[in-house]
Amino acid sequence: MTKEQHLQRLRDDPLYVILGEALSCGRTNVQTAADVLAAGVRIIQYREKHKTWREKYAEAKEIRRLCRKYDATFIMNDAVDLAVACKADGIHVGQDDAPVSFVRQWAGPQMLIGVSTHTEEEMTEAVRDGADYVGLGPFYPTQSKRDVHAPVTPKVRQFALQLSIPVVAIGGIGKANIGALYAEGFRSFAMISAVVGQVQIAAAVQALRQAVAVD
Ligand code: 3NM
Repeated sequence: MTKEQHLQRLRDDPLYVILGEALSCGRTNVQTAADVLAAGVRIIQYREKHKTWREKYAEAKEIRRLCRKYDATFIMNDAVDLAVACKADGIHVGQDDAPVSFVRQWAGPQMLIGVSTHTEEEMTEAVRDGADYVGLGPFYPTQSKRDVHAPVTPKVRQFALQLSIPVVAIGGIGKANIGALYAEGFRSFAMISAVVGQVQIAAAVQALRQAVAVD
């Protein structure tokens, strides 16, 4: 798939699932990825804070292979070197990680670059620096990330809906609130606990898809 096709998927497919073994009900990241893909999710981010580079590389390569099988989009969190090493489709960086200009140089023109943002200024900067999409959050309180910001204000949400690049909403999103966010205008939702933290992943994914189904 081309970068444009991956970007189009970010606009069309509402579910963006982030892996994290500590939150995965005892499953390994590879098992979770297999379940998530089998459940029909086509955008997966590998986010692992507690493993060595080699452990992450080995897992990411395996998950990347699974993603290829399903024609799914594979995004690496934080580490540009890992993204390049395992030929990820995208790299997602935070405000404290390498700036977009460096990431672009290392990762090349074809890799999707996503940036975590929390304010209007950060979104504006991400667009200016050439990010392909932004993550915006948290929308709701979350237990899945340490040192999380205060939830985004209505003004920031409004600003995000006017952005020229895709906005992926994140933070405390699940089947109880995803429909309201969709109605507000958001089209892409990144989730950890609402998917990988569920025992029945397929049922969780189905419920989320139903909650944003427009008929
Ligand atoms: N980033 P859950 S919130 C990884 O606000 C992450 O930038 C956030 O996990 C941000 O879906 C978050 O379980 C955690 O709430 C999302």
